[in-house]
Amino acid sequence: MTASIRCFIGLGSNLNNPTEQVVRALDELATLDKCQFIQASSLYASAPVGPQDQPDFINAVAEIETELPPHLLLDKLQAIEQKHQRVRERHWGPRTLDLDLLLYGDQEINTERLIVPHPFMHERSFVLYPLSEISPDVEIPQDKQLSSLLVECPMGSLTKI
Ligand code: ROI
Repeated sequence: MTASIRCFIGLGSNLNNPTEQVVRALDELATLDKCQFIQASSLYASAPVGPQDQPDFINAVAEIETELPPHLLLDKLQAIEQKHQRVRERHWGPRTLDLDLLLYGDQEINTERLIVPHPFMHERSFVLYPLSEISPDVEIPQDKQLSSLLVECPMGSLTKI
């Protein structure tokens, strides 16, 4: 039997009914083969990081356990993004659905397609606060404790909805 790895996935949307996009994506994560859905955070509304001339985002973080190796899991996440007619018109611009593999167990992965832990997670309130809601003691490889990252990362406009 393959061991199950605990993973955290960040969800974000700011186009075409973002709340519905995120809720649907959580359902789709829950039905992934060789994955067990553990829990999801509340949904959060957040002002855009990056270009400001785009709508606010809805964000959440989900925890799953998976037997899939990381790049296969990434394929599945990208397939879900495609199902949401993902459009990405410009770098850091609006999108119908973004699924970021934040953590894959305690592994550090650095390939052309995938960097884990997610390179910006430690500075993004829309990742850190939902993550701490569901897993306050999670270890982030090569980083500070989640609790210290939170102290350095103000909630800003982030609102639980
Ligand atoms: N800003 C917020 N608030 N939430 C996101 O999910 C998000 N995703 C992105 C960029 C464009 C960087 N900004 C974001 O990819």
